[in-house]
Amino acid sequence: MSGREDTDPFDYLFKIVVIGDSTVGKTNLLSRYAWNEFNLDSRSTIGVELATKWLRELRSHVSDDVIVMLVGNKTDLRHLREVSSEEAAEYAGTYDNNMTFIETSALDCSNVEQAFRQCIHEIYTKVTNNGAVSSDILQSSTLPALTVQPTDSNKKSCCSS
Ligand SMILES: Nc1nc2c(ncn2[C@@H]2O[C@H](COP(=O)(O)OP(=O)(O)OP(=O)(O)O)[C@@H](O)[C@H]2O)c(=O)[nH]1
Ligand SMILES: [Mg+2]
Repeated sequence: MSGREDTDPFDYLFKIVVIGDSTVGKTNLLSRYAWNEFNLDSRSTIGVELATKWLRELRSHVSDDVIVMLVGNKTDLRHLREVSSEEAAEYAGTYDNNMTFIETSALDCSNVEQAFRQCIHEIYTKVTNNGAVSSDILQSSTLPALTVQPTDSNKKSCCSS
C-alpha cells in the first residue's frame, strides 16, 4: 500500500483482549497460540479483572463493532465438563449475545490456532466491510487471502516437538 513505511511489516494491527474467570486458561491460550508454550503451573495474571458479569461489562464499554467470541477452554478435561457444547453454543447464539463459540484446549492444542484465526478473520471481514481498507482492495472482486503472521517467527506449529 502506498505511504507505508518499509520497516512496517503489517497491513493491519488488531487487538484481541482475552477475558474471563481466573484459571480458565487465558494466559495459556495466548502462550500456546503465540509461542506454542503451555505451563501446567502458571501463575495468576495480575491485571485487568473483569471476571464478574464480564460480558455485560464488555458490551457496555465497547462499540457494537467489536467482535466477541466465546471460548470454552480445557476440553481435554472431559470428565469435569459442567456446560455442554450445545448449551454454550445456544447461549452464544442468542440475539443479545451474538457471539461465535468455539471450544479449545491449550493443553492438547485443540482449536487454539483456529480460535485466534477465526477471531482475526471476523475482525478483518468486519473492517473490510466497513470500508476501512483502501479502495484498490475494495474494488477487486475477491478479497486477498488473509495471512496471519505468528508473533514469533520461530514459532513451532502447535504441539510439534
Ligand atoms: N487441563 C488443562 N489445563 C489448562 C488448560 N489451560 C490452562 N490450564 C491450566 O489451568 C491453570 C490456569 O491457567 P492460566 O492460563 O494461568 O489461567 P488464567 O485464565 O490466565 O488465570 P488468571 O491469570 O488467574 O486470570 C494452569 O494450571 C494451567 O496449566 C487446558 O486447556 N487444559
Ligand atoms: Mg492469566
